[in-house]
Amino acid sequence: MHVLPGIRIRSLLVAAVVLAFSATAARAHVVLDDPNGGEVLEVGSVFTITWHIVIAHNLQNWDLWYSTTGSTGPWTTLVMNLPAGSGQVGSVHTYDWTIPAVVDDSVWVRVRMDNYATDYYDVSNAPFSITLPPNTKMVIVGPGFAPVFQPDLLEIDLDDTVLWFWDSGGHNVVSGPPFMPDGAFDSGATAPAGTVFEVVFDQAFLDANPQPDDVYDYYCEPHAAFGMVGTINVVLPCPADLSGDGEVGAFDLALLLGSWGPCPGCAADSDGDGDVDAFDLAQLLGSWGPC
Ligand SMILES: [Cu+2]
Repeated sequence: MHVLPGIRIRSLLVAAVVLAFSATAARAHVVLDDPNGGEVLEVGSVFTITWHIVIAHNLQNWDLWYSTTGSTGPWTTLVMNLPAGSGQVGSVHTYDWTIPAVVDDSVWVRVRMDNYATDYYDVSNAPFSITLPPNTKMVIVGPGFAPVFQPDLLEIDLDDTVLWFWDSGGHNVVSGPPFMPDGAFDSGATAPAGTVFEVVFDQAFLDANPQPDDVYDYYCEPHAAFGMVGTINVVLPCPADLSGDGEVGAFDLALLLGSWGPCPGCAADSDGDGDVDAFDLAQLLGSWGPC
């Protein structure tokens, strides 16, 4: 076998040029601008994913994914077949992403320029974070298509927000024992996956919707019969501080004496037995002072 040195050098050159060209082309058709690393995104908020075209192609549509594993996936579908829009070089494309209940400090987004021929991709340059908003606790609605709330019993502090996140569709959140809505909160008709419903359990909410021991039962209308029920338990730092001014004093005593007697669900009924009585008075006197 005899190969001319000139021919071998020329083929290597061609191969190198082809390789260099395809590597450049694969990177450069589409560029993901946001999120591109370092962002802190809150569950339930809306973030605008942005990308632009660097080299035009025979564009068909756009696809988006996210990964909590790495910049090479595996990928979870974010949205498929977004309309192509402008295929011009420099055109900017966006998608408003409702941040899912995926709390993770290492998340990537990938965009695909889905062409009639070769597809092109770009990925966030660095990971970003997904967190819960401050003083927020989350309940997953229908996790993995299971007709349950997760967790079904949630203890929270006064002023916390409860965020229900629909992991699957066809559910709703209605306060009260099953099929007995009490009007404290109601997410409305059954909703699709990705829906977010929030309730702030502050003093005003508790006063407007008093429940014994500040325990709030709720249910999903279509699935309550199958056990899709939940409970929010608001744990007050100091139940005897009826006025919520950070102190148990004469004002709270007056409030307690003013509602003396049968008083189901009222704030002065600290022990939740339906009566404001000597037991509640003893509890109030026992925590007299700053609280
Ligand atoms: Cu349900």
